[in-house]
Amino acid sequence: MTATIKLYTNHGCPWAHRAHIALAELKIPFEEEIIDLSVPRTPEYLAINPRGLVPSLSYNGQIITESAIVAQFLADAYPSHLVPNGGTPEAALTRARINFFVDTFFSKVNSLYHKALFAKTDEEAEEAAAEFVKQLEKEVEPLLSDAAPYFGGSKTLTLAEVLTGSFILRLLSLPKNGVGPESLIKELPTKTPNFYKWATTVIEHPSVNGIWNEEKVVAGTKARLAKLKA
Ligand SMILES: N[C@@H](CCC(=O)N[C@@H](CS)C(=O)NCC(=O)O)C(=O)O
Repeated sequence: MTATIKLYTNHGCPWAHRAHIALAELKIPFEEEIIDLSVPRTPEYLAINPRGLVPSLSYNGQIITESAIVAQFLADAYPSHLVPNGGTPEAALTRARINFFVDTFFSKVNSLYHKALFAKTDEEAEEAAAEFVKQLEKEVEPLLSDAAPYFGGSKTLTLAEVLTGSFILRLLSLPKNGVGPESLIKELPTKTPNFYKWATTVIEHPSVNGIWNEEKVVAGTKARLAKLKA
């Protein structure tokens, strides 16, 4: 029997975007409800997710929250090329490699990217951008040496791209559109060729860019920055 799936989402949210990538790649039919994040959450939505965040996934009436858990749930419930289900040492190793990559991306570099974006002075922004490139080179670049074109030599999207794709879209797009210093991305083709090749391939994938609205995200981020600096 087909499951009834509803995604509570907002297309401007990179965390919610993870669920869209998983659902698109797994070709799972679902209904969506857009949650307006510019106003307080309704009591109805807070009953679904008391934290008031998106995404939330309703799977046959069971609520699952937190984007990484939602994506992992979908990958587990619908076995596919995204990630091998456990049970063998090989599968466990692939899962460990993907988890390590995602953990490295978020713990070592993504926060530095945001530091550069939201810095108070140009000097601070340039400093954070230089550290971002340095850490990307040191921590992430070696993990993509066998990407072909996706993580771990996979010919198809993996859970690594499901969990990072929406952030990669922003990472490459925002500095090109006047958000954050250009030094965040300028030297990536030469300093981090594995990353650059992988990232530019990832953002072309229709499951990754299906709900991406560059103009809206750029305008939204500019507005957030202006509000913070006011
Ligand atoms: N750790 C959460 C983060 C989700 C999150 O921060 N979502 C933001 C939108 S991008 C949100 O719902 N914000 C609403 C608010 O803070 O009021 C996840 O991975 O699902």
